[in-house]
Amino acid sequence: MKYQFPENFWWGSAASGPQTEGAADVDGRKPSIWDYWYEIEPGRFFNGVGPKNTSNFYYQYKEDIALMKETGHNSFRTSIQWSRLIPDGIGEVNPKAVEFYNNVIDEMLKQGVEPFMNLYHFDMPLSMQEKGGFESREVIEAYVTFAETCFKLFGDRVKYWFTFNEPIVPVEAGYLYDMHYPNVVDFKRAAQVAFGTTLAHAKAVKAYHALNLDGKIGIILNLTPSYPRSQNPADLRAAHIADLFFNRSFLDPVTRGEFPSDLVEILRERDFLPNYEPEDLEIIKENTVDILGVNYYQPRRVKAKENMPHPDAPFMPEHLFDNYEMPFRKMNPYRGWEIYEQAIYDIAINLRDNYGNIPFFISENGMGVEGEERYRNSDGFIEDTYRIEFIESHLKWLHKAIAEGANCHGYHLWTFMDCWSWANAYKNRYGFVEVNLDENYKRTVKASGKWFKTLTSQNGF
Ligand code: BGP
Repeated sequence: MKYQFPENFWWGSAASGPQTEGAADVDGRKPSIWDYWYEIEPGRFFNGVGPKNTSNFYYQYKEDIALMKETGHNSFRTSIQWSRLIPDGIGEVNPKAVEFYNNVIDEMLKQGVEPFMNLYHFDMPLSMQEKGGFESREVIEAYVTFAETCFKLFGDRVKYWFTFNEPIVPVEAGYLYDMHYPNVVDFKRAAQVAFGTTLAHAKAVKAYHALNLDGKIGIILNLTPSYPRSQNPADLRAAHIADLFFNRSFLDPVTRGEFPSDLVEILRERDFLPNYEPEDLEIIKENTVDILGVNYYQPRRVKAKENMPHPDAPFMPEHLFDNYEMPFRKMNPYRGWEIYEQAIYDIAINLRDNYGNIPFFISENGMGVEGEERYRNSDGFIEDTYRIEFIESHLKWLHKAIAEGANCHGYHLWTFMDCWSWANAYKNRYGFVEVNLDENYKRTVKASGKWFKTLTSQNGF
């Protein structure tokens, strides 16, 4: 075997509650912003498919966890839906939700699949959005109470906790680029939401550590390295600025306890600094993470700005750099994302050299493909060799980083089984396991799922 991974490496996949559970208005759950947005603007979702039923995990979790075992998982991440556990955001805990999450956790442990639990995957309860989402102190406190409730209910068995998945996504998609509800386009408000999320995160970390449970807590960040077009100082500066906005805005405060000073300067000059109390900065400083989850899909390529933005256009990070399309880049045409495997190595080395070699794992990586049914073979399963190649080529670079001292503890694919993906709904499929929506959510393991079993049983390839 050429690529052997460290002992006890976490092999598995990731998903989230809102994208897989379905049962949106069952057993006391109340709407999140996704249910509401779909109700008022169904046309914003691919093929008009909303979040109500997603992949039926609420009813099929036993079968699904058995398939995790069958495909060689030793770990799996999902999330607890705030809108299921505390349906009004604040107040009563829903006993049906406690029962469901207990069942899932216990079943995973029974099958030898370590549960990794995330607390927020873009799914703000509607009642909390109405109070201002993470612009509101009340909502920040409600989130911390929700997190603490989860630690107390499930922390005896769940040893790996994550406060947020890709916290920058609701900021940029919901408050800058009109991709998610509430479809606000306002940089100052985006900055306030980013700050509020960071504070909610730090307070949840503090609450977890105060309980002295035997486990670790972290956050999951989507890190997209910024590669400059050239070594021209203007291109280098542009890449540095993109890195500040999209990576270091969260990476620095959660690991080092401080926002990058040059990012603060960019915001101060434009009067975009969020409101905060001096003690907020203390809380962020003192409550850094034990572990980091890294989601990596695509690199960002950047060049110096070519034209002045229109003076009336609302401020965007792209007013300070241009995105750059490298000629002959390798693309995933379905998702429109560049495939650049070396970035996974560059991220790992950056964490090693500039972030104290913090323990991390790849918490999402994967390839979304449209129309996968065309790859079904005569045995009735999808022959997704492109996915196997995608994973292998990323793992080679990850292996190299580990050999050079990067502190990486695992690799989770996005995702276990095909799931609903926000505005893209079921357009691109990412799973080891096919979910057939026309045949009552029938699950069929793809070639990649079978291959993963072999990979994980050998701990390498
Ligand atoms: C990540 C999210 C996941 C999932 C994935 C694929 O950013 O954490 O929730 O959605 O991207 O997304 P898409 O279907 O848009 O390609």
